[in-house]
Amino acid sequence: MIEVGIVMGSNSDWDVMQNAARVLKDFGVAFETRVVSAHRTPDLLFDYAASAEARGLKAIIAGAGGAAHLPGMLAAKTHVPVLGVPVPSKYLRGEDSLLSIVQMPKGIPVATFAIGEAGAANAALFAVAMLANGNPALADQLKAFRKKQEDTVLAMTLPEVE
Ligand code: RP5
Repeated sequence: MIEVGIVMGSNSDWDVMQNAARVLKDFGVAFETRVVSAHRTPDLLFDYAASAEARGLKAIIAGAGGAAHLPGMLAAKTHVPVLGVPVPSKYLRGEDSLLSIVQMPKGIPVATFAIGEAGAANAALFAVAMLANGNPALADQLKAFRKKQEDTVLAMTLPEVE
């Protein structure tokens, strides 16, 4: 059963959003990927959000660039948690996307992540952490992932000064 939806405003967002898909795949979490544009396919957006709970989605990771209203509009139509990823934009480098997503008025929350690849990967890790509540096997995978990262940093060395 698909547990996480990854949606984005355009296929041009895929370079960034594939980082979320990669994390979920590595953790063995079932997910789907869809292009859903808030302003170009508003009816699809409404249908996707309205049916999310009934379809069993536990989280929706939504990435968009520019006037990035996709995550906020999805959140308006479902109480399935929406994790927003600001995609870098052509002229404002994603600062517009970030502010559009993060500045939700009180009452309809969107969890907002960093601009770009790190945000996409972290949104997926956050979804894994949500799903790991009540799933001990997934929690163990998350702990192992953290341990591996820790070991990598502990093994880092720095060059001697000449
Ligand atoms: C947004 O407009 C998309 O999320 C994308 O980041 C941006 C540009 O879309 P395209 O013109 O590349 O389709 O809706």
